[in-house]
Amino acid sequence: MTLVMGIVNVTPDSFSDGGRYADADAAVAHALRLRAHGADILDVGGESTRPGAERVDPSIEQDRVLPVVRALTEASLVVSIDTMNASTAVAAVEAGARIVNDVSGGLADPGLLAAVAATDADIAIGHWRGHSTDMYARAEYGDVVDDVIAELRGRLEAAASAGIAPSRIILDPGIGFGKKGAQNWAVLRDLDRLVGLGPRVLVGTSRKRFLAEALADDPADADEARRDLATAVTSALAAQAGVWAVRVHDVAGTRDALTVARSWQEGSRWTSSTRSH
Ligand code: PMM
Repeated sequence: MTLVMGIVNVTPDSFSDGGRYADADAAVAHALRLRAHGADILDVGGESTRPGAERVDPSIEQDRVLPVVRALTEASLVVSIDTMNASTAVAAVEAGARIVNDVSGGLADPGLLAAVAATDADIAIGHWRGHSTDMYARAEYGDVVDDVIAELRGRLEAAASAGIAPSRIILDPGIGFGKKGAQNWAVLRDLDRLVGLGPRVLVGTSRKRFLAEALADDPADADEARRDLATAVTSALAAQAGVWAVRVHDVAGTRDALTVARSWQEGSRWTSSTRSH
């Protein structure tokens, strides 16, 4: 069964009232809700990677995420840390995170792969071509699927030479990162090719702009509820393509979509006794 990774963004704009401790408490409460909705992994991040987002100093990032990682680990939840910084990755693993989720695949911080190699954490390696401020400027491809696969193979080799065993690696096509609308759909259509490479595959489509562009002439017309429904559909289709996990905001909706898709595949209701939750 495809796993669900619930998104826990600990950035000042992600929860209403600001203030570091208020943010941490709200993030922990949010994560526990996602767990109750069926999240298998909680992905904690303290730096936004949205198009145009500013970089955050690693010490500020750590102030935001470490209390949350600690609290969730103490509550026996499986935590991944969404970071591009080696120092944050190591500190979060020390605080209990089991997966380092680097959307840049080790490119943003040249020390990250070696730092993760020295821990026992797994690593999710994203396809990435540059920071959010100018990522669409790099969305030039020959064949987008061939290029994404070739570049991810390169990152796999970099991770292996840094000393990370293949069994610890998870590949992510980096939907929305350095890719415009149709390029994302091309990658998703051929997701089975990425799955065929061997390592586990993680996919994050949640609420992303390309979904809104597919739903409405003006993406602003596709509100959060419509984007969440679209995410549940893309996540179910990704599960059919054999991915290991999907990264989503709306865990409840995607969990239902995955259960329905699984029932279809099994030819019977995928009941609570056979589900993992
Ligand atoms: N997307 C975002 C952040 N982290 N991590 C992985 N592994 N894959 C993704 O596609 C991904 C990610 C950006 O989305 P958000 O700002 O809505 O969290």
